[in-house]
Amino acid sequence: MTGRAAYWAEEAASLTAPWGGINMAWAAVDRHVAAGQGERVALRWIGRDGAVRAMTYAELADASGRFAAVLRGMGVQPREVVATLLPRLPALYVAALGAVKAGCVYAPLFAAFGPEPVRLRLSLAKARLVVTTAALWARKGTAEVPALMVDEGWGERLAAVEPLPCARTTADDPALLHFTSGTTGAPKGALHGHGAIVAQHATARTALGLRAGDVYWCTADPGWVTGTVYGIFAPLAAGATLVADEGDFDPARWYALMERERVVVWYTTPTAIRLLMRSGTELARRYDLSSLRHLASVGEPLNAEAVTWGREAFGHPFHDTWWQTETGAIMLATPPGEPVIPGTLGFTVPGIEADVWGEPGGVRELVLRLPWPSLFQGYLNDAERTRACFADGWYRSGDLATRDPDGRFRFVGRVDDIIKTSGHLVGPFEVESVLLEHPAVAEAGVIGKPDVVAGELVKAFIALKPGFAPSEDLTRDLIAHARRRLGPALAPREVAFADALPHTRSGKILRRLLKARELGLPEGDLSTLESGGR
Ligand code: 6R9
Repeated sequence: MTGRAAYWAEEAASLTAPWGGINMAWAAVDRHVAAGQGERVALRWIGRDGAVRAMTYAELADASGRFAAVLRGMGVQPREVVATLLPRLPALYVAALGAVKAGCVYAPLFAAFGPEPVRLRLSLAKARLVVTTAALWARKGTAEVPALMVDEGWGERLAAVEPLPCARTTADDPALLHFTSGTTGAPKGALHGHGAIVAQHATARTALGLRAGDVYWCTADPGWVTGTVYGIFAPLAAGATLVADEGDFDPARWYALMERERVVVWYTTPTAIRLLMRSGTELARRYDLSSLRHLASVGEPLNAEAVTWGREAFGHPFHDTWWQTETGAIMLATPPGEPVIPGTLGFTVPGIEADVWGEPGGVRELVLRLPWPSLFQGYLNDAERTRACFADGWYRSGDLATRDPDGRFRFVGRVDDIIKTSGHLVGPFEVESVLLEHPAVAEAGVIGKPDVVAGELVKAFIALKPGFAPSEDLTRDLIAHARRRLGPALAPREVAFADALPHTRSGKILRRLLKARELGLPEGDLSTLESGGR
């Protein structure tokens, strides 16, 4: 056995359930109860209005078991998809854990998605059930999927059943389904098995430095992969106490929360850090944040100023971490205790081997050596796009990177046209498709335009149909149309009109050229501009 295989085998052994298999909910919650840690607080939920609700590991084990029984009572079978469309409520944690406990596949949806992305993902997933609120479903529920409302008789429903024990799953049984975006075509549903928890648990400790009993706060929205993996499963598996805030972003609220809850490990995004920077160092210093031990960032390039500002405001730099939906867990990180070098991601985490492929000085792609426990099992119903991610025993990330002589990796960019706005992936195709529904639109090309806070913002270039002329009213109408259909998470913030959009020879819109023009960059050799199409 190689060193890596031995490492993962040992990590898997520590999470193996009494029946010899692995279940994510058992590893995250029930295991701690079995080990006599049931009285430890698993979740401290802070409501919008400041109300606090604590749940111990024993209570979370019980409630998730009850939700698993509710699913069974509704006839929901193992391997069927249970989705959530929820704000950050205690029921979200219960539903996520309960679904995997029942052996179902858990699929989180972002509450800020509009009706179209919700419908599309639920139908691609063939979801058996969506757990949501009456208000969210009234606005977004166009899909013909049975919906269970957490604000209508939820407590009674859970009280009326006996908790179900964990389904006796194996590491390879599917557990999580996360939608991610491609350059072309529909969103891709990346499937992960229960065994992913092995790498998620390991990296919570090695990359984030999380220890049992630590108070931990992940600010990522639970509708995205970071919010599910490092907002629920990984830190619970590590025995942490999660802080979950229902409220919206607000610097003073965030600092007060960290002071009051004595947060020890804080995992956030560059966009949030840049927003905090705008409110000044003074504000941060007004709070007693001496409980903080480790600050980490993910999802988009972490600029040097943000790293340094962490030091000024909190006495600790932000440590970068890199991973993707497909990798299922952190792959690269500057771990606790390792000096932070701004502009670098850091090193491979234990159990992972990475490389960069391509000509020195040319375009070089970050690749990861197969296998590892949290690698995705494939895109749902898309063997072709799955196959395109692999070559010669390696996973191809689609990210461009370099490696320093000391082994630190640096992020350079992406090989494709995918947009990262506020740390969220946006597929240009999904946005373009909705813009094309508008009666005035002949063609649409969508790019990420650099933005000092959000990293990138979604910008649409539109060629109008004959008989329509650019105007401010039309701009407003297009943005309103997109927001109605796509929701604020995906809708363009800016619209520009063009007489015609540039195309590749095969007829695809040349988003890279739109981007080069937007940035005032040389347009370069057009023959190389055609995108990879992943
Ligand atoms: C976890 C998550 C993955 C893409 C990835 C890359 C970008 C992630 C980054 C980063 C620069 C970092 N990304 N971490 N870019 N620095 N530390 O975000 O998953 O939504 O699938 O996005 O995000 O481009 O390929 P996902």
